[in-house]
Amino acid sequence: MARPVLHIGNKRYSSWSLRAWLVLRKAGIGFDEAMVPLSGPDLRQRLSALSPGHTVPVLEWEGGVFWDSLAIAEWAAEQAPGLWPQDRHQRAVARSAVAKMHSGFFALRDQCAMDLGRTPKAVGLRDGTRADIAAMQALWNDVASVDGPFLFGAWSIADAFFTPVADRFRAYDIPLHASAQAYCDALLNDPDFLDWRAAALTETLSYATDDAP
Ligand SMILES: N[C@@H](CCC(=O)N[C@@H](CS)C(=O)NCC(=O)O)C(=O)O
Repeated sequence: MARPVLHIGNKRYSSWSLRAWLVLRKAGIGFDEAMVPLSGPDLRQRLSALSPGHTVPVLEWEGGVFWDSLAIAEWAAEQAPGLWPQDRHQRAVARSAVAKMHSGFFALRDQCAMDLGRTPKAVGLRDGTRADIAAMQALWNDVASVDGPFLFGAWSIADAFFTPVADRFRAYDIPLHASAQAYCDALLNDPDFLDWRAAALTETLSYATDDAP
C-alpha cells in the first residue's frame, strides 16, 4: 500500500487530528505526518489549499485527499479489521456513540477546549457544559462493556473519539463517577496517546486556555 500522509493540527490542541492519528496508529498503518500550524492570518487559505474540507485532519493517499476524522477512521477500518467491535450489535452501538461525539456535546467542546499542556484547573462550568458532562457519563455507562478497560472491551474507534474528552476532564479538573474516571484513566494511559502527548508538550504554539472562564 502506498504510504499515506496524515495532515494534522498542533498536537496540543487539535482533538480531531488526535482521533484520526490514534486510529491509524492502532490500525498498524505506516504513515507520515505533516503539521499544519493552526494559527496565522493565512490559516484558512492553507487549509483550503489542502482539501475541500478546509479542516484537519486530512489524509493524502494514492494521489488523492480526503478529510474528516470519521471518514479517515472508516478508511482505516477498511484496511485493518478489528478497529470496530467484533459483535455486530456492539459495532452498531459503537458507531452510534462515535456519531454522537462527532456531531454533539457542543457546550463541552466550546467551553473546555482540548489543551494537553494545561495544568488541571477547574472553571465555572456553564449549564450546557454540565449537561454535556452528565450526558457523556450516562452514554458511557449505558454502552460500556464489562470485558475490558475500553468502552467495548478491546480498544476500538470509539475510544479514539473519546480520548480528547478524557483529557478535557483531566485539564478542567472535572469530577467524574468512578466508572467514568476508570475509563478516562485507561484512555489517558494508552501508550499511543502518551506518545502523542509527549510530542504535544514539545510544541511552542500556546493559547490561553488557562484563562478560560
Ligand atoms: N468534523 C471534522 C472537524 C475538524 C476540525 O474542526 N478540525 C479543526 C482542528 S481540531 C480545524 O481544522 N480547525 C481549523 C478551522 O476550522 O479553521 C473532523 O471530524 O475532522
